[in-house]
Amino acid sequence: MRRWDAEAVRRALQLYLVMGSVNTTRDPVEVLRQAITGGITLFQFREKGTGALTGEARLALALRLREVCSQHRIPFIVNDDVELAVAVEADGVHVGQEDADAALVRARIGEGRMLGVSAHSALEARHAVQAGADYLGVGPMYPTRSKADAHAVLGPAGVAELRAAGIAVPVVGIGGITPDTAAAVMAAEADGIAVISAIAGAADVHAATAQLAAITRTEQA
Ligand code: TZP
Ligand code: MG
Repeated sequence: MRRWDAEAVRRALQLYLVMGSVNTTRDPVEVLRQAITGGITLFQFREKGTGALTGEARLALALRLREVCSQHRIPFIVNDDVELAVAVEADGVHVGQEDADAALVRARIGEGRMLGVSAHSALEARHAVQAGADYLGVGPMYPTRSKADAHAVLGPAGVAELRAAGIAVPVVGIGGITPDTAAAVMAAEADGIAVISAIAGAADVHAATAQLAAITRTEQA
C-alpha cells in the first residue's frame, strides 16, 4: 500500500523548497528553519553543483536538515541518492530523467516513501507514472540560473499540456518561479511550485516564503 496517497502528495507539493549548501550564502539549517516558519510544505535536499559537499560533510548536513524537517513535520525528500535517502530515513526520493531508473528506485525504496520524477513531456510523464511516481516535477517553467543542465523552458504551458494529455497525477512546476509568476504556474493546473533561489537566495527568507505561500495556498484551495 502506498503510504502517500495522491491527496496527501498534492497538499505537500504546494510550496516545495529545493536546497543544498551551494544555494545559499547562509547556514542552510537556518534558511530551512525560516522557510518552514514562512510556510513551505515540502523540502528536498539537493546537494549538487560546484562546491557541493561530499562524503561525511554531505551526510552530516542531510541529517541536520532532516532533523529540522522532522521537528516541524515537513516531509524530507532526497535528490537523486537512494542510499542517502535510506540512511537518513527520508520521506522520499526525487530523480531526474538522467538519474537512476525510476522503477528501480521505486523497488528499492518500497511503497512507503514518496517518489518524484522529473518529466518534460507527456511521454516521459506516462513512463514515470508507470514506474511508480507519486508526483512529477515539470520544468523549467522559466529561465533558471540554479541548474546548469536545465532543459529548454517549457513555461506553464508545459503543465497545461500534460493535463490536456490526461496526466492526472500530482504535478509541481519548477524553474525560475518568483512571486510574479507563481500564480500562472498554478493556473496551468500545477498542484504547487518548487523553488530554489526565490527562497534560498532571498534577502528575507521568511518574508519571501510567506509571500509565495499566500499565492499557492489561494490557488490550490
Ligand atoms: N530543475 C529544473 S529547474 C531547477 C531544477 C532543480 C532549478 C530551480 O531553481 P530556481 O532557482 O527556482 O530557478
Ligand atoms: Mg537529477
